[in-house]
Amino acid sequence: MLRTTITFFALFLSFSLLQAQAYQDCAAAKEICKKQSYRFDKVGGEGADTKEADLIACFMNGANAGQAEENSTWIKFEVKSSGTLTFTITPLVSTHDYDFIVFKLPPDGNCAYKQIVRCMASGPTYRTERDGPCMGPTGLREGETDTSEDAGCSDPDDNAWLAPLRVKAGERYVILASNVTESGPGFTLNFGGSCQLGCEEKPVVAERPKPKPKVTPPPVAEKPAEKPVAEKPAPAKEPEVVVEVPPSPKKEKTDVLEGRKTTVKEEVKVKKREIILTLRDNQVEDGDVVSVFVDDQKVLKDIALKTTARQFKLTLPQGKNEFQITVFAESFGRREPNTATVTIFDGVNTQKIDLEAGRKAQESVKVIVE
Ligand SMILES: [Ca+2]
Ligand SMILES: [Ca+2]
Ligand SMILES: [Ca+2]
Repeated sequence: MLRTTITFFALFLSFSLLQAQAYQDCAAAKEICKKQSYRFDKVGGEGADTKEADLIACFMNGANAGQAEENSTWIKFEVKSSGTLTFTITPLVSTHDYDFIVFKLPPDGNCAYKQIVRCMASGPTYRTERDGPCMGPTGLREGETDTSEDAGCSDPDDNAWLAPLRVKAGERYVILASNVTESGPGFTLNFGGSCQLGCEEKPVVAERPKPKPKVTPPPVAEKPAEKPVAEKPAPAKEPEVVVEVPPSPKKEKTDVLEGRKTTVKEEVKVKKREIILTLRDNQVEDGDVVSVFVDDQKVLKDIALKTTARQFKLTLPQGKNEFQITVFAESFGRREPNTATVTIFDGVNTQKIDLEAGRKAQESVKVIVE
């Protein structure tokens, strides 16, 4: 008991105690500049702007029809040096369900143009559940590969944890943490990862031998590389997700998916049913989130597009030789429509297609197994 008391006291001292019920709007977010522990004692309400996190994709199947802000706390920061970023939100009351969104802000920090980069809505499967696998501490951590979990706890990756962020110097982000259970006790927020925030001292990177002086070309972050990863014949890394596509009951081609017109843009021929699909944003990485359909089945869900390719392995079912692969926009980045560069590698050839996905229509690629 005494030891517990001392531990609590020590923990108490190490936190920055923060004021109750503040920071309820993005524009009034708590600004932080160090990866330390923060404690928000009390939460309640949604502040002056109660509509700033409405119609959020991963919250659409939840009780509030897409509204992510509930007993909210907004925390923002600027990245000083590039690297990974992880964090843990620990509810002060262990049975409380916390959800969060990480938004990327534009360079001027204008909240009106924030873009979702991580979306976490998972929690109890039924209302009164207290200790399910999606309850307890939540956040971003190493070893996770998903970037979004919707409400409930029913998908294979659902565990209240999402993949770390890879952040670059100068970028700004804002985290929205919501106590979905009730107003009252808040949470603690701890950060990790290799990046540095605004007022942290020199880089914590291990000393390395000095690289030979090189003329560094000017940064080309705004443009995709001339030769994308698609040119490489064989994928080097392990796919993030391996999907055995089940046979679809529907045989005819898919003209409409979730109310959006679908047009076949190109045909590619593959030699095997096992294919490696890569996806990347063909423009600036701006928060586009897509899903992938094979015919009328959603086989990859809530993939955040990056300018570096993300890899997935799909096994197409037996029983037919033509499949329609469609990129479906779950949320839009700064530009519409989303344009994804898709490559399909069948063990022999890599074929590259750019597919557009908009609010009313989208493109697909017909894959023919030879
Ligand atoms: Ca608000
Ligand atoms: Ca949650
Ligand atoms: Ca997860």
